[in-house]
Amino acid sequence: MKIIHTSDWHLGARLHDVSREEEHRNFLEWLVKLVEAEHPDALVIAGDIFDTRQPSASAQKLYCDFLARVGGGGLCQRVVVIAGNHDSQALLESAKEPLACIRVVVSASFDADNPASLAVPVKNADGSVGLVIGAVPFMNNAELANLGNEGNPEEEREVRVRRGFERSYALALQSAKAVAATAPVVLTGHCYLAGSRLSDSKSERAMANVGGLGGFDAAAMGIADYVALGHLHQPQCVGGKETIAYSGAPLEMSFAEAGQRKYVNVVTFGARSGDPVTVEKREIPQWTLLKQLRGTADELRDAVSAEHGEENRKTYLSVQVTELDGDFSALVNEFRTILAGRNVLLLFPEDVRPRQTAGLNGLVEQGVELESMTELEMARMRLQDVGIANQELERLLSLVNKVIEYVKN
Ligand SMILES: [Mn+2]
Repeated sequence: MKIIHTSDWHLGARLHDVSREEEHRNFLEWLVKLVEAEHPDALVIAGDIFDTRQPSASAQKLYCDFLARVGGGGLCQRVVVIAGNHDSQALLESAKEPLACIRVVVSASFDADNPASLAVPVKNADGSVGLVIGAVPFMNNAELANLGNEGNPEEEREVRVRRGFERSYALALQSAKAVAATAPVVLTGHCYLAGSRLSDSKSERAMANVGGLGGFDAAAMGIADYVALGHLHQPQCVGGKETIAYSGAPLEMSFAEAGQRKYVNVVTFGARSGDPVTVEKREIPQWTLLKQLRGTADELRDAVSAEHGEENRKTYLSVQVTELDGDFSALVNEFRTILAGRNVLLLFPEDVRPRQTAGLNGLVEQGVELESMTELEMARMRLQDVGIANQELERLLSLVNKVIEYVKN
């Protein structure tokens, strides 16, 4: 049995106001060709299909057209789609029934009352089960705490959350084993595992910090033959085990990921659970080049002048100015003039000169421990840092407060 594992497509995503649609279209075209060449039995998409809960019609069309070609075209026996933290469970589930008609299984929400629904069998030519996929979707801390609740009011929420996580995987594993006791098992997950590396991108960090959890323990997932993970954009395996793997995002999603090589994993299993598993990475071509330059105004003038770009693909450039005497926007205009007519787009000029600020950045520079402040105090300082004025500040803070209350409960 063979699967292809991919995740974090983030269809509909933009990079500082530039659409990635063409790059996504190229990636999906490339993936269809890979599926045709590799003949996997299943394709696993481990969450964050879309970048937002309300993706554009064109983003949804990319998704639907791809599934029609791979599932509808019978290029593989099963396509398993799980929801990530960016996806709308309801949106993914709205197409669950029609997609089931074309070999696509959608697992968008965890149904603890019906864990058998998590187990997706993949069959051999003789009809026997060759592999079972335990399709565990992303679960937020409230869902996990609920699943892990044993009715002890003294118990800390984090304990419940961790127990819920462990329980969700125990149920998935048990359901998979009930389908075929000796077949290899693949578990999916969209989560942050302790010991994995963030690429400093906002969408990843947001979840690593939810509830103050420092990441889940891979051991809490139990023993599977392969764990197909999503959420982190940097391809990596966890704890040195190549069978517990984040495939990573197909595109560089932010300048923090500039220069990262991107992959999908092709995973091959033996006849029985416990047999050796082979994980091969297939590098995804990048249809644009992301580059980040950092330095003083003078250093950047030289570097930008030397940036001629490539003929066949666009370069998206970010500059971080660390030192400058004059005006920042004049410098940016100067860079744009230098780059005019070249296949290079200056997308994200950033002024990172150290500031004498009394705001949050200032406090961090002075070594003040953020843990000593409340979340609301931090939000107030941060909003002041970015220049939000009084009336708007209070309105935003009341919204932030609602979010804090929601997350805490
Ligand atoms: Mn995610």
